[in-house]
Amino acid sequence: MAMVAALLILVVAAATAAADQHTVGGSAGWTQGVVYSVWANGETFKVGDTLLFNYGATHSVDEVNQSDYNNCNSGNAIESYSGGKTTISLNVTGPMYFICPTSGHCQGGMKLAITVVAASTPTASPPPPGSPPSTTPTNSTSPPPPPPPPPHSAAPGNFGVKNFLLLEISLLLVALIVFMG
Ligand SMILES: *[C@@H]1O[C@H](CO)[C@@H](O)[C@H](O)[C@H]1NC(C)=O
Ligand SMILES: *[C@@H]1O[C@H](CO)[C@@H](O)[C@H](O)[C@H]1NC(C)=O
Ligand SMILES: *[C@@H]1O[C@H](CO)[C@@H](O)[C@H](O)[C@H]1NC(C)=O
Ligand SMILES: [Cu+2]
Repeated sequence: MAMVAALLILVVAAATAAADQHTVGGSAGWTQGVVYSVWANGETFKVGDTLLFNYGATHSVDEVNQSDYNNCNSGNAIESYSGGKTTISLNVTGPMYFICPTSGHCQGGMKLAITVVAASTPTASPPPPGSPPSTTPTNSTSPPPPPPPPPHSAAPGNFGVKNFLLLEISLLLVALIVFMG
């Protein structure tokens, strides 16, 4: 049974999309003199990932909306964080905007805009034989509709994960049969 247990662990590990922590600005952290658009361009932000802001006492972190980001206005902050170390969970797809509310810092470039995308389904293994073609994502800029409740939902994310799990479970069953036989 050790082999089966090992396979099961493999299944669970493979089916779980890795959540990443993105340290804002890398080793420089959240400070003045970093071009955060360049840093953000090198990262893929997925739902389930986290942002980590590391900063000194002269800085803090405000989440703001797009126009307040553009205008460096911290007067309507959606959330305000301080304390030198802030972890933010990326819960939803779409843009998020952060500025440092310390006077002059945002104007000097201490501002970050990111776009959070849906967590990708695993791509390491080929699709199972006979599986339906993958659904193509729309190119619409409107947010995706909420996933409908029926079990055979066509929501791309759910479908991909379920499909992948089915493949893994059937592989496990085959392995079990071979092992027992
Ligand atoms: C940002 O928030 C301000 C204040 O609530 C509002 O006037 C403005 O329209 C908002 N902008 C966007 C792009 O949501
Ligand atoms: C994400 O969800 C968690 C759990 O519901 C919540 O505590 C957190 O405030 C959310 N983060 C954001 C940025 O909305
Ligand atoms: C989406 O793609 C279709 C076909 O490629 C194109 O005709 C349409 O203009 C695109 N729509 C948007 C919003 O980009
Ligand atoms: Cu600052």
